[in-house]
Amino acid sequence: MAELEIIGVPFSNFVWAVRACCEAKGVPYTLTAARPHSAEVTAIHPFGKIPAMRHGDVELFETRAIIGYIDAVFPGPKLLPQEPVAMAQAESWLSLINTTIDQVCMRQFIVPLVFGKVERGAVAPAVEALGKQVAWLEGALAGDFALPMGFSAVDADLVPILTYINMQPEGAAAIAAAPKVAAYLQRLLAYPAMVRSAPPPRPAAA
Ligand SMILES: N[C@@H](CCC(=O)N[C@@H](CS)C(=O)NCC(=O)O)C(=O)O
Repeated sequence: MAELEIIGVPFSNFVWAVRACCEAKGVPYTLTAARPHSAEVTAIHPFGKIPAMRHGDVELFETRAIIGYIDAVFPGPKLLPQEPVAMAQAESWLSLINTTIDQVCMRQFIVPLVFGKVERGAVAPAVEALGKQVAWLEGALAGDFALPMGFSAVDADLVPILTYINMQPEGAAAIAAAPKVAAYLQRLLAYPAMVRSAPPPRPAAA
């Protein structure tokens, strides 16, 4: 079978999510460390976002599609439930994470703060919104993992985002106020697939 290629830089939360899925299933892959809007990425993603994926003749964009393909095509433990109701519930989580939680936590909080170097006050609305999202997670996590099935694509998708907000004082405070989320994050950060896919530490800003 052709080798799987994941295209995108490792510190992207979505690239981390896809790589965690590969690691959880034991799927070999190569990582092509390409930035958003680079030629390697725009060759596949219409708007230059990462991750993109290539597997033989198959080229895919969008995290959800890539994760679904990997789970369906490769052997190894299933990362999405097969039973229709449980599958639909997992889809609800993935959609919520990819369209709502990522928007607030990454696009409106981490990206402006870390990459845009905006004043902290500028992200105050996102801090309020992420507090509500973490409070929702506190009641919604199934137990050791987000879903009753055990480690799933939902954990792979969620843990990178929680990791990044936990690195900022406002996000860390929201997580500290949610003991189940805090314990979940600590547990999942030690989960082998998350450890093996974790991005290298970023160099300190000059
Ligand atoms: N909906 C996309 C979002 C991917 C995404 O936003 N990736 C970020 C990096 S984590 C990116 O490429 N940002 C650059 C941009 O939006 O121009 C997915 O689920 O894969």
